[in-house]
Amino acid sequence: MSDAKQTPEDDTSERLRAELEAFEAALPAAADEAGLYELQVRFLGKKGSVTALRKRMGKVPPEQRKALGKAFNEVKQAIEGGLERRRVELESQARERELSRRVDLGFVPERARAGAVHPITATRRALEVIFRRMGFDVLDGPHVEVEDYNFDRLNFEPEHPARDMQDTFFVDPPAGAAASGAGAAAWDPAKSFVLRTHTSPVQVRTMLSHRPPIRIVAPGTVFRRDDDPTHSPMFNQIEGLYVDRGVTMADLKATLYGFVRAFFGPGLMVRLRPSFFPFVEPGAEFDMQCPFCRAPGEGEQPNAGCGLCKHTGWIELGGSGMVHPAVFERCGLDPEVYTGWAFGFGIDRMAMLRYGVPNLKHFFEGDLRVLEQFPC
Ligand code: FA5
Repeated sequence: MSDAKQTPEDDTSERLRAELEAFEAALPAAADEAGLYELQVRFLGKKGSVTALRKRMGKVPPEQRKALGKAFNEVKQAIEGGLERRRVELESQARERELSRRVDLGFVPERARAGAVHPITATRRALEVIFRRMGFDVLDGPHVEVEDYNFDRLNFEPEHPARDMQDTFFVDPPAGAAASGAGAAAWDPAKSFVLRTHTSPVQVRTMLSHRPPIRIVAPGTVFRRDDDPTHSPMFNQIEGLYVDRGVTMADLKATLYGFVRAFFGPGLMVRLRPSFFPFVEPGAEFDMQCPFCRAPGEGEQPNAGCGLCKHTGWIELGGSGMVHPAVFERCGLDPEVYTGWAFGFGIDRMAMLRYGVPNLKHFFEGDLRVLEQFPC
């Protein structure tokens, strides 16, 4: 056992050495600026371990203070130097990481695809603009419709074969509603539902809720059990209705002629061809001269025309006619006071003509290669 007595200077110097060793052991683990700052605070901060030892200087005999002060400064410089070295080292590691990052300059990112308005929507909007300019309001109606509005109030009798002309999707009534359909005890058309087969129920809804003068168009989607290149189970129609005192068939023809001129351009002939729809009398199909071949109409030059008009020279746009008195009565309007006309055209057919698309299905199959050709 040594007799030598340990002086405060020895003790402090030893502890200073121990702190420096502790610092050097901790330094490699400092991985960033925050870690370096933490070490600086731990050893040299106001409450740091080295700073605490320095406060013991007062207890050291005056002759030892100089040597101890020197030792403090050396430890302090060693710590500060260590921190700075590590900082430089970390910076150069970061730079190396940045420089070794590989960027593939050959990679060409795919451009974000811009969407476009569907050609049928574009056609519908163009129709709306034309009819608004002619003074028509644009209305909408529900896709799931009561049979009453889809058929009965439009003068389709329950057993009349005219209902078969529009092969219908029937919809189950909401839970709790009265049963409907063949054999049901109390079939009620006001409580039986269909996917609307045409836009004509909007006529009913408008007449039940508005007083004449009524001048509306109602574009929208309709549904039938149809399927071939020119018929789709889901398609779009635009309904027109004009009701007032003294409205005549001449107004109908003039309005439709004006519409064809605005939509397809000037110089095309139009014609009304007698036809039957239960809700108009007289009723007519509305045809326009084929805008592609502009061949004179059927009969004038057989075998003329193109595939689109099936070599007839005429394109059928849809049905039209004077509103049937029975429809006025079923919709609460006096047929002795009011007259009116209505029409219902296929929007999809008009889009086919507008864009020269031969098959209706192209519009609905969602094939981007087709749809991208219509940047609207
Ligand atoms: C009707 O739907 C009547 N509501 C039109 C009407 C309204 C007549 C007002 C009188 C007064 P129609 O079933 O003919 O009529 O259909 C009208 C048009 O819709 C057709 O000329 C055709 O252009 C289009 N169309 C009919 N069925 C389909 C289908 N499955 N796919 C695509 N278009 C169709």
